[in-house]
Amino acid sequence: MSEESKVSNGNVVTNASFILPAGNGTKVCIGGGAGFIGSHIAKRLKENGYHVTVVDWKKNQFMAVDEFCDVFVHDDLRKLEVAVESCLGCKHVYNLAAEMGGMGFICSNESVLSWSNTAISMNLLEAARRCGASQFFYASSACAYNEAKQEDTNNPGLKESDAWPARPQDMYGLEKLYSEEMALTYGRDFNMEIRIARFHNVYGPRGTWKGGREKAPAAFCRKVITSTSEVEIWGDGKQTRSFTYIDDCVEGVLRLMNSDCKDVINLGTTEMVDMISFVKCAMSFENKNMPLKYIEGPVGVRGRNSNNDLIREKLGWEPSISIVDGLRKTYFWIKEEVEKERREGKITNNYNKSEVVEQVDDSLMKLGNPVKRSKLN
Ligand code: NAD
Ligand code: GDC
Repeated sequence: MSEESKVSNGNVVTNASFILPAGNGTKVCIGGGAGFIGSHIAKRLKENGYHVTVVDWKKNQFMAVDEFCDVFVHDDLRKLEVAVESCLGCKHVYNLAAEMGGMGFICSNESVLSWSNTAISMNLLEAARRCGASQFFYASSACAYNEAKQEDTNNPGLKESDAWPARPQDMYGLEKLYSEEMALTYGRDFNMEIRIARFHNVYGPRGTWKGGREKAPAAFCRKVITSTSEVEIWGDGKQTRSFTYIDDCVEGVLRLMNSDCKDVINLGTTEMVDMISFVKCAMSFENKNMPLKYIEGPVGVRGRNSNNDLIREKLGWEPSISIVDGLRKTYFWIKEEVEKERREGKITNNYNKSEVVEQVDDSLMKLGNPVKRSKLN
């Protein structure tokens, strides 16, 4: 096996090389494929000769449809018939669809996201089974881990087994854990290979960067770009996380799908930082040096990091793109987006603050209208 080496966190990571097998027209379906991670995966698969169906209720803001898929089903995956129609003839099904966001979204939208995400997960899994897909990928999250293992800023790295016994901090994490188990059960009961990765805070160009759903990497870049005197941070800034650059995430998902790994694995780096250092990294790209202002906000767990023993053992690979390299690309991409909006005359003077998204039930109310029966029934 040939190998490639990269430097991450001062350590040399030796990764086995991988070439994505040519698609030769193999049909794949990507739920949530117009979203951040889904669209990057869809684009890579399409470029490699796969016939890609994307199903998403929103359009991609940054790419024309034919750049990342062959068929775009613009519909709601909480309807089983939409999932089944989209999976017809597909050999591989990827579930990257979810009501998703950073701390400013998942804490304040628990009921709606648990209903919707559970429905999406059930439907795509059942659709994949009915349509005879041989492989199914589920995008889980580090949020699935037990909160008791994340109370210290010096998190030694969450091992996959730390998810059980279960006590995720919120419903988003619990729904991820339930959907993992449902997928694993389908894998045991039916003829379908299941692959599951727990993503650790994925960031990069074309990710959500405003509106309240953005995660810390994009929020910090946007705030540094648009602040003039100080930069706001939720909490005391000592909370720690590890982050994953989008290219590593896509690579990991495709390596996993082309492996025989049946275990749920972490997909994240082991380069853990506190939020003070992280925002200072964002400031360094343009030599900014503003004081930080610590304000109240949704802070999530105290410390989170990935343990990569299992992914190294199973895939001979682990994410290795450093924070400074990944965040620099993200920072200048967001800067360009802000400048584009300014040229278009849009209001950007509130971008130095982050919002918390209020829960609304409008998407739920679109489903389940009473059935009109004829009088004879
Ligand atoms: P994203 O919000 O950019 O993409 C999710 C996509 O799902 C969106 O395009 C959205 O429109 C679509 N979607 C939501 N509800 C739908 C519905 N009812 N019908 C059809 N489409 C629907 O988020 P992302 O960052 O690309 O995340 C992809 C997956 O990875 C999600 O399952 C998410 O929970 C998981 N994940 C992401 C991260 C991260 O840091 N980005 C971390 C852990 C897990
Ligand atoms: O939102 P997030 O990136 O999610 O926040 C990381 C830390 O940064 C939190 O402690 C948060 O309070 C802090 N923070 C400070 N200021 C800000 O302006 C801000 N915006 C944001 N968003 N955060 C700020 C995430 C989930 C995801 C996903 C990943 C998996 O949790 O939100 O849905 O599943 O985890 O790793 P985070 O890392 O807590």
